[in-house]
Amino acid sequence: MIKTRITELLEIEYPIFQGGMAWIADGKLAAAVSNGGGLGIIAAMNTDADTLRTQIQIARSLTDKPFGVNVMLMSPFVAEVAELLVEERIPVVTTGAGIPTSYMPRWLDAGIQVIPVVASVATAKRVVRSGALAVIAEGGEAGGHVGEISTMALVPQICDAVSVPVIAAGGIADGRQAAAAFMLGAEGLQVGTRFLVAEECGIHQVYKDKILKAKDIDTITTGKRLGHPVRALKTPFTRSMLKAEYNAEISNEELEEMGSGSLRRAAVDGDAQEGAFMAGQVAAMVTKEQSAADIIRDIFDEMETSLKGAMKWVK
Ligand code: TUI
Repeated sequence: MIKTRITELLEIEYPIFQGGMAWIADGKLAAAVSNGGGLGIIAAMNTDADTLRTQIQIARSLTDKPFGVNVMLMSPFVAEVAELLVEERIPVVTTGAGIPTSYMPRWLDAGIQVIPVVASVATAKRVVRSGALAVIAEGGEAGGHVGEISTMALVPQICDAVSVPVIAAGGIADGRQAAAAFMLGAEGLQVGTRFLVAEECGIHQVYKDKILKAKDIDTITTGKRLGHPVRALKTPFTRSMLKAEYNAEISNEELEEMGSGSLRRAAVDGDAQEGAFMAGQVAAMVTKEQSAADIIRDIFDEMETSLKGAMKWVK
């Protein structure tokens, strides 16, 4: 059994969060992860408060365990979503794709635990000064919107810079990687890509099959020119995005327009031509569909084996 400040503070069995993946992390998946002993997270993504409220109700109908909500700070609905979390007494909020300090006083006053995703030391320090309970240090191996620094380099630097617990994200799909993250100083994990193929994950089967078949070099980042790189599987869509980025005759507005709706086309429609199948660099390591609870058990069984076996190197 692995006990850390994260399991203690959040009263969960395993120190693992499910990533708040847009168009993917709904009430059903979050409830399955929470029932499996981790912290399930519903993605508020780009939707309004009413849509999120429905997903919160679905999760509550499926679990009595705590679950969180991820707020994507670039969403046009962020203000109304921020209020809904208070109204619904959500215990834990994670944030992504920005700095959440302007919403934090309201959440903290309402007793909500705030755990932002950060991709740099400076942002980690800033959110901790504003009252973050912990931070999720996400390396560039992750899927979706990513920072520059790899998990291996980022996690120990953030652990040295803050005294709150650090949750490692990006590049973690199995117990060996989980053990390595703990060796870097992390006290918890966030996993996204492996949960894409959870039995309770409702994305299109085309998306799941692409993850199950992916190879090591099958992801790519696009969107650097727009200031928000996004990692996804290589497809006709990501290749044409990349080409367009290097074409000076295509404006930033046209590029944004090309990208808009592309994740929905992947996750909901399974559109292999025009969809953006966001995934981390570990996609190739995800080779079987399992329940969320089995995924969690597998990762922590293997992690304990790895950690116990590590003494063989010490003479
Ligand atoms: O947010 C994510 N992953 C996402 S959001 C998303 S929706 C989207 N679609 C198209 C374009 C942009 C977004 C798909 N995947 N992960 C959490 C995350 N947050 N990764 C990196 C960051 C981050 C980056 C900078 C957090 C804070 C931050 O602060 C500024 C700084 O320079 O440190």
